[in-house]
Amino acid sequence: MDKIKKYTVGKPFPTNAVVGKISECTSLPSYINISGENRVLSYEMGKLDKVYGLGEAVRGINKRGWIYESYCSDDPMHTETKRSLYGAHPFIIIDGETLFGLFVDYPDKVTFDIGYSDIDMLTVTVKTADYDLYIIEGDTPLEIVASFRRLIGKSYITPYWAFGFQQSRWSYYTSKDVQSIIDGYRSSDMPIDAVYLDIDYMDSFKDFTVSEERFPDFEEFVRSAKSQHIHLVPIIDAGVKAEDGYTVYTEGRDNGYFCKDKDGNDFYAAVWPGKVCFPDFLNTEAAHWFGMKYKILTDMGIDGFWNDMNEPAIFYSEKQLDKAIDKIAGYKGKNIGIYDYFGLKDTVLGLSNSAEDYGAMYHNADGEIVCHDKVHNLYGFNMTKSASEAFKEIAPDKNILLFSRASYIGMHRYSGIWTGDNQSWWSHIKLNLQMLPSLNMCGFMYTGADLSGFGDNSTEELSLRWLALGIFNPLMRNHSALGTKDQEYFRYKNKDIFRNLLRLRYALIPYLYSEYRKAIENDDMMFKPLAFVYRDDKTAQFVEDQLILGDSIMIAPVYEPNAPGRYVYLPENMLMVRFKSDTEYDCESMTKGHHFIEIPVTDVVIFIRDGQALPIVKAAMHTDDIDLSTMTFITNNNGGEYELVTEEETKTVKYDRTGDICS
Ligand code: MIG
Repeated sequence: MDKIKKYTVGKPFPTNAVVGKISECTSLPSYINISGENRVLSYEMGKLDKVYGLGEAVRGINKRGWIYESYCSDDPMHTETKRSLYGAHPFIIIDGETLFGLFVDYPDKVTFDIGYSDIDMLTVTVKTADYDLYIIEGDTPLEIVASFRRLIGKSYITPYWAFGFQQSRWSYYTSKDVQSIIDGYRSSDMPIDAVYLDIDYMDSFKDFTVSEERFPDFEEFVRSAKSQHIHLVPIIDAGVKAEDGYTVYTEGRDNGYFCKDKDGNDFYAAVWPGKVCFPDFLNTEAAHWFGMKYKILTDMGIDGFWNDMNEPAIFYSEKQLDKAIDKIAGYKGKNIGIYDYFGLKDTVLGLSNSAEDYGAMYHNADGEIVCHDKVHNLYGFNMTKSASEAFKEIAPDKNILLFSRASYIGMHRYSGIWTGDNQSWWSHIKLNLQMLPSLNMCGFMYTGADLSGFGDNSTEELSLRWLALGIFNPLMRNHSALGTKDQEYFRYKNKDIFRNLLRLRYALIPYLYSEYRKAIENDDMMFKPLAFVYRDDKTAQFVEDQLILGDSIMIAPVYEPNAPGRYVYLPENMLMVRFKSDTEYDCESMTKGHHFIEIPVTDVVIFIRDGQALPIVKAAMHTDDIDLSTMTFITNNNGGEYELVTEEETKTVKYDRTGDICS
């Protein structure tokens, strides 16, 4: 930890991002300036300096040239000019003549102006001068990442089955609908391990209830799905429906477990269930109480959850709505001008996730009353932590799948994340690729994007191309929004191609899972930019659409429509493997340099690094049936050893030049 320097400014609210204690330093390195009453850090970037990190954020792997905000935001339009998404991950690495990492541990908004206001300046601004600043030096970005990851603690490990393919939609309304999805995959011989239950499985969107009408005998249904090797994964929303007679509400209300307004009364707002209260996850007792509620569903056989709307998302509060209605009423009968008209429109749109509401909500952080807006980024984190900690009590011997939408650094110890409401856009395939390494830098290893896109309508080609990247997402889930075109893979015309790609995923699971586990164990990244691996290669420094995945391979997916293939840069001699399916593939040795590679939609092309090998197994219809004894290696060396990690053990597998296992 000697290369990490900690500077404390003011009195920071404890975020729990960092594990262990490191002692404080008194002076900042000379290359960093601090001004604006300690709220503004600045650094003059060299012309070619690159800036990495920020976890879940728009734009490229190199974050330079935009302004970002670390602020958990419910925003389903991930366009390139957005400043924040659902996760708040205020860690960056500046890679230039001076190489260092910067973690601003602060639960309110942090602004990273990376050459936006001034093309040469990095300026980091916090709202109040109360934060912990960590400066991490090292010889390489990977060394800095490793130090940072040691600082924030080991990442959550998901159950093995969660590396299987998972199908979701908002919503499969009834148990019949869910069964027809299972049947659709199984009868098409397409592997799958999980189907998701979005908000409509509940009774009136009440957390920890199940609609009797749409899911009669839920427990039996969960059991029946299990017998088909399918895990059902229900959603849990942050807001608790305010309804007399609903015990989660009445218990929370009577025990004072909900967030309050400034007068100490329960704070109410509206989300899917209508009027809701928000559990005060910054209060240990309240968090424990809510966490234990997951037992209602685990008792019915559920072993996976996704936590949603936990930024927290607020559609409106009564107070703000009343104000808006009054304002609008004031226009009645008047001949309003165009600007008033737009103002009127913005009044309504501005009701959601408003600063006024976050500023009117209070936590009781074990005795300390704190306004929500000061600690906004910790809400989803603590909701998810409460579930994770409860699981240890509820089912100490079981590994339960858990991932969240909102997050802050530190939450990676408790769960994974998905990257929220993307769209069925070609640009979002690339965004999916580019977020993976940034998320890994911040400790989020079990992660993925909604494949085929959440909002808007997907097409067969888009779904196929996205799937060719999706098979490498640790969290491999196809999910789509209410009202969008069906996009389950078995519905498409070229089922055989989708089947081949899904099967390839299952053939690769032992590799993907092993590399995932090793990356966690070694505080390493599972997905690395080429710039991190090939430090001396000038071209590799700027490759934004290829990644090194684990120790053995490089991926370079196609992310443009109607493309016959793509240009790929090989930073070293590599073995190109062209998969048509899990069993059909051919290999070709390729030399370092630029190549145009033809990649029809039927093919997945990957590259094995010099001296490495890729283990593959026979595909299975679900993870329970993956048979490690069918393992062979595709080798780009003369035989060697591979460290295989399974849920139970780590073992060394020896293989020969042809890829056969010798011991
Ligand atoms: O306001 O539960 O990101 O995955 O399907 C939308 C419905 C609420 C947002 C989640 C999305 C989910 C949807 N939810």
